[in-house]
Amino acid sequence: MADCEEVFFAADERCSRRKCFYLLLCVVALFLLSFCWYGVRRTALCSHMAIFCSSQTSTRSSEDAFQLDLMKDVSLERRTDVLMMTPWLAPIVWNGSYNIDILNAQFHQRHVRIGLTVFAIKKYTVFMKTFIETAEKFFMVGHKVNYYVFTDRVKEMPNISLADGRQLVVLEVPSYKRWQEVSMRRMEMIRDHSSKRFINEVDYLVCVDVDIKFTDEVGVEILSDVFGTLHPRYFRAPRERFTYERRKASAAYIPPDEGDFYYAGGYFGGTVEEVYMLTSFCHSEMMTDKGNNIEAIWHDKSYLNKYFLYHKPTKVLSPEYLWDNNMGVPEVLKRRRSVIVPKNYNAVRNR
Ligand code: UD2
Repeated sequence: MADCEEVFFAADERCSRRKCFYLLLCVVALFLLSFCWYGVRRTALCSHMAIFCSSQTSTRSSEDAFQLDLMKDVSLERRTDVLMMTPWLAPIVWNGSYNIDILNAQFHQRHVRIGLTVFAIKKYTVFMKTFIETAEKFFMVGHKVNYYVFTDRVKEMPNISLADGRQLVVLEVPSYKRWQEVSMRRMEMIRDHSSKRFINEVDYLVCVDVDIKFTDEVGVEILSDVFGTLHPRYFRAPRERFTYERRKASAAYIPPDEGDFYYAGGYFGGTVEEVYMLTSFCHSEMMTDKGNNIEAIWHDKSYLNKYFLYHKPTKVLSPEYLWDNNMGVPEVLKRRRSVIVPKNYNAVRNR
């Protein structure tokens, strides 16, 4: 009986050893398999992102090194001198924060069409020639662009030859007596043309003042669902200095403890649908105020700032995109892509 037990236990021990051996074999096989899978995945990723991966990719030892080289390969700067992201994770577009070749490829793939809206009412037609000429040189070069010029003086429109894929559409609109009203009514007109016309002709709208000139490249890096631009005068100012509407009676009122940035009135945009919503809001709030005999302190700009407080922009343009040379040129400003043209307010606003 004892002999029998011994044989049995010996057989049992042999059996467990064999089990251990097979288990170990499985673990090793699993390890080898995952190692191969990781290698295949990484090679596939690199071939997809050929633009990011230089010939040294194979010598990289860690994921960290890969990330850092990726930044170098696409010439991105790690800027620490400016805010690059809003607290709601919208990019703030500064020079060095994007790669235009990648973006151009993406937007060309989508055959994107861009509408640039501008108003030249009454004497502001004098700004048109410089505006279009400089836009031809710097604005969305290589993309399809429609200039939508709203004017009451069709005959004063300059005759400028445009590059292929670009056209100038003159939209005759009424003028208003007060310059403030002219400026504010832009919201209503953009809203109306967005639903009637722009929605069928372009994907994005960029809405700007006419008294600016383009002085450096402005490309698809600015495009996003809805974007605003930091006002050159206030981009480094604390909230208390923002000149928001502070009268509670106005629909543009912003409480003292609210507000993220102070946005310029003369440079915003987004998809046609988003711009429709933005301009609809601003116009209807202006009309509410008008009914109550009140006009916000900085007109359309005040309503725009109210809109952006509660409908956060998905991208924010740095003051590179709208600079005022009266402010000098601070160190953080590596490029000035469009600048405000100095004007004699009395002369141009005079009827
Ligand atoms: C600021 C804003 C502007 C608007 C305005 C409201 C910036 C850079 N600009 O500029 O967008 O919010 O304040 O007070 O933040 N216009 C005409 N004919 C006129 C009057 C105005 O066409 O008789 C148009 C034109 O496109 C002009 C725009 O309205 O660029 C705004 O008027 P502005 O440039 O005189 O206003 P400004 O410089 O105070």
